[in-house]
Amino acid sequence: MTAVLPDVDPFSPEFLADPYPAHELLREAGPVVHLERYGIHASARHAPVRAALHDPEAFCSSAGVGISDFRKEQPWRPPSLLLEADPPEHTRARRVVAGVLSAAAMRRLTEAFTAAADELVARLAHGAPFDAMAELALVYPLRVFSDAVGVPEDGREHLLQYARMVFNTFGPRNELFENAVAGAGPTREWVDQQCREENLRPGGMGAQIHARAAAEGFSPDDAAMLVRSFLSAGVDTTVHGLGNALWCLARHPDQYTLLRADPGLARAAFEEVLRYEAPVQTFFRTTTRPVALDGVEIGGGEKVLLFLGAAGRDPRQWSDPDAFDVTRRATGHVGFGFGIHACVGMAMARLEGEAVLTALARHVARIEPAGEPRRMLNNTLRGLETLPLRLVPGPA
Ligand code: OVM
Repeated sequence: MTAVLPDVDPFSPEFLADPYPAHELLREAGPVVHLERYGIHASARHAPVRAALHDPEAFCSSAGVGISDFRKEQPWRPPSLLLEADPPEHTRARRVVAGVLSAAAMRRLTEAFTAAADELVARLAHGAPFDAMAELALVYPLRVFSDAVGVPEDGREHLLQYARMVFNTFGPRNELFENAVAGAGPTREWVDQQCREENLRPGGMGAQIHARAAAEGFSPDDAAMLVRSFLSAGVDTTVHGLGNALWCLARHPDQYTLLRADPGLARAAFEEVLRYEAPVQTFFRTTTRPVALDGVEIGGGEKVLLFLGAAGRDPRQWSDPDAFDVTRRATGHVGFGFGIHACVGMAMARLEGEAVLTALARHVARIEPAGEPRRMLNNTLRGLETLPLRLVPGPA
């Protein structure tokens, strides 16, 4: 009944460098497949991925959302109260964090996020080659997110290394995992310190987490853990969302022409990037009991790998899925997950994407590749290490 794939390794360098041929193989093998190499189930189709995310009682998060089963193995860091939790504990934690990331909070951030994007893009629209990762995709979230949360300026670059490590640790203990955690002591120490109330700017989102968490009855240590979720999930995800957006637009000049002609497409274009090149490629769930997923029986206590990125290109869900099309309706993709664990910061991510793409449309006539980008390999994230581009200036 279940297709067994003995050799597929979704965490090998070859797979991570170009996952799309393997995604197709996985999708076409069945709604749910068995990856013998790791003894796990997996799904690369949109409908079953969405269905598993929609059923947190049968597909839980408290056993970890990476390949490691927290019921059998010691987690590498204390589990997240948000990501690696189930109701009812998850519900309380989510309420605290969601309150800080409300629509009203996003409206208050819009002006600063828009101005920062405009200033940065205008400065980079000089027509000479530059590294759009180092000078744009990395710089922008690190600045606007850290300012909003209230993280001190000194040492912010630790956040990049920290997130990269967190996302590598959702995979198996391969070279990426081991290299990420090796020598990371000082970075972990720095992040843990910044999560404490006394190190966060009063009035910032980190301080607001502490205030709301205290009101919900969380201890100061648990409140700090909720800030840790912010710092884990808030920077590298948007860094690679923006990097992937720039690379998509550089490779598809016809699509950039559409965006340039109508900057109102910025929000939809960013959404299409998340469908087409999802920064977060995968998450796991663990079955709490025997359960059928899209007609395939899975036993209890099993790890299930959900290919969010592959679901974004499932031809059962999307027409011409391998076409990057900024005019399509890409909402409904599962790049932000789905259900009770859907990205709690997605409004902020979308605000960042919209701000940067709008600024490009305003200041840049053409986005041109200026050399081959270097890919970053990560057990969970899909993104670039370097991205040589030219932003050819043009009037608004
Ligand atoms: C957390 C966390 C860490 C990484 C990712 C994430 C995408 C959450 O610590 O809660 O969500």
